[in-house]
Amino acid sequence: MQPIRVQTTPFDDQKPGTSGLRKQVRVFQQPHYLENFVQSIFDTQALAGATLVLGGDGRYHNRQAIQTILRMAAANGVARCLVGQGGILSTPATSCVIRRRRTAGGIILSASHNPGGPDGDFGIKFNTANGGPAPEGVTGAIYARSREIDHYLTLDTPDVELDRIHQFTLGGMRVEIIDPVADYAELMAAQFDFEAIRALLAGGFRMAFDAMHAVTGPYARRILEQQLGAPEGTVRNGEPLEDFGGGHPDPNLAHAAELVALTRGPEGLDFAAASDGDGDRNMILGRDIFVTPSDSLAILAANATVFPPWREGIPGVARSMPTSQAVDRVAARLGIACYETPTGWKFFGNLLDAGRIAFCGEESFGTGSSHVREKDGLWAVLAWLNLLAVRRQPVRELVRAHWAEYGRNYYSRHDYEAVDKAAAEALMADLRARLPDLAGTRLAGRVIRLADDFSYTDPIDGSVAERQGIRILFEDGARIVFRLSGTGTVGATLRLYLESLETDPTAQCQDPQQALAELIAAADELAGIRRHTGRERPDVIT
Ligand code: G16
Repeated sequence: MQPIRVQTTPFDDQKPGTSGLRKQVRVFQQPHYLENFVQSIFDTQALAGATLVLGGDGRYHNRQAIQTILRMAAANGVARCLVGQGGILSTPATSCVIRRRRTAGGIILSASHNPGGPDGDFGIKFNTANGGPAPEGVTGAIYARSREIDHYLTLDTPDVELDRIHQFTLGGMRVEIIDPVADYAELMAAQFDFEAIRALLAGGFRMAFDAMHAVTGPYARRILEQQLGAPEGTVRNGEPLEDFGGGHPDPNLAHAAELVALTRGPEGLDFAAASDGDGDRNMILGRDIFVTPSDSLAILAANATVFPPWREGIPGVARSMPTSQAVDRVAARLGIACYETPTGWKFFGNLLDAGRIAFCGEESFGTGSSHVREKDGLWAVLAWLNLLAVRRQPVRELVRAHWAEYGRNYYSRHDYEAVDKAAAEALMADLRARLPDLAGTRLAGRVIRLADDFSYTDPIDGSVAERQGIRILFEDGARIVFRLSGTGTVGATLRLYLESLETDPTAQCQDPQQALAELIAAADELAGIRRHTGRERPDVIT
């Protein structure tokens, strides 16, 4: 079958953000929009004759996009394509399939935690042969190609059947519709002590997992309910829906409020967790406690030897710059390396590939290990279950014991969403201009040790990423960080990250907003958030 050559002209807005190209669905529905980006992938990556993995989080437009990409893949000479049944593959499961089956890469269709449906968002990203998000060099090449594209290749074929596990040929390409869960479930069984978790769940431990009508439902049902014996119904909202049931598939205190309520009070559940649209984020809750993602990373690192692959310890850890420094304290105690990278999972890739780190995480509800090259929501949930199965302690006790031993990094993130873009950029520019004068001055009763715009040199390949967020570091370990989000689709999102350190084990536990009140006020004073944005308060506080 001869490929059809379709003439096209470039769009000027196809620059991938923190995690691929993310736009409103209606942007993707413009003629040629998806095709241009997909052809830019085929034009810059060596995929002819290779095997590709393809799937998405099941959101609105997922199925149509899969049909389009399959035709284009066949027309561009891809030899074989592995597609998740029903078009479903979580982001970490895609990474797992790419790695286990040694494919040349994969295409993931998702806008992660952003809402779905005709008025929601859609997204696409390319993962390379290591299973991880394409590094800057690759996304840069794809973007550059999208600026000069003048045609794409496709086939004139009817839609293929995605809902049945089967194999067929499309043009000259072999298509295999695969079980989206099987490879991933096997990998999980090798990472954790399933026997111990089964015993925990059989002993009256009460838990819930909220899949938020997003992609993790089928994974959580198979692993938690069928393999580990959690009672049916443990997985809530387990049916993936195109619009996520109208919800915001973002596992945080604001968007998973119902789940949080189940953990409150003396009758609260022992444990609850949630994952996001594409299954890479996680939220961990115990009775009357929310474990911040930063603390979760630190606690998992401190207890790494309970996990079967890490009985002998871990080589190192990494966190994104805005993530709290709790894990740094654990690494220092364990005498292992700790890397600080820019926001974006792709920056962990080289460190993981080189075996320098075992665990890594981000404040944005991402936690993971070297088992795949994406953050992994269910991995984090299983890690906590494994830890609790060994420690046999309530979550709250375990977390408090950690704080008593290592100190507590009070932490919070304040998001100002859909702010006028020019205003947000002006705020950052004003602040940047004043950075050189800040070191040594006092703010919020503390002395500023260093003020800079974070830049990172990758220790493996020497690549440099600049302007990754403004850091105000204080002598007592506190920090204020300002950053513009790279995943929003409307205006700009300003993120303000706040952190202070309490090392007195006898100090009263405070509400983080209270503990950070001085820093919160200081951040506004310093950056003029209200003045620049016209906003009196953040939209989301986590
Ligand atoms: C993506 C990246 C994460 C990153 C997050 C930051 O998450 O994969 O590594 O931490 O974006 O988002 P922002 O730039 O808005 O702060 P996801 O889950 O959206 O793919």
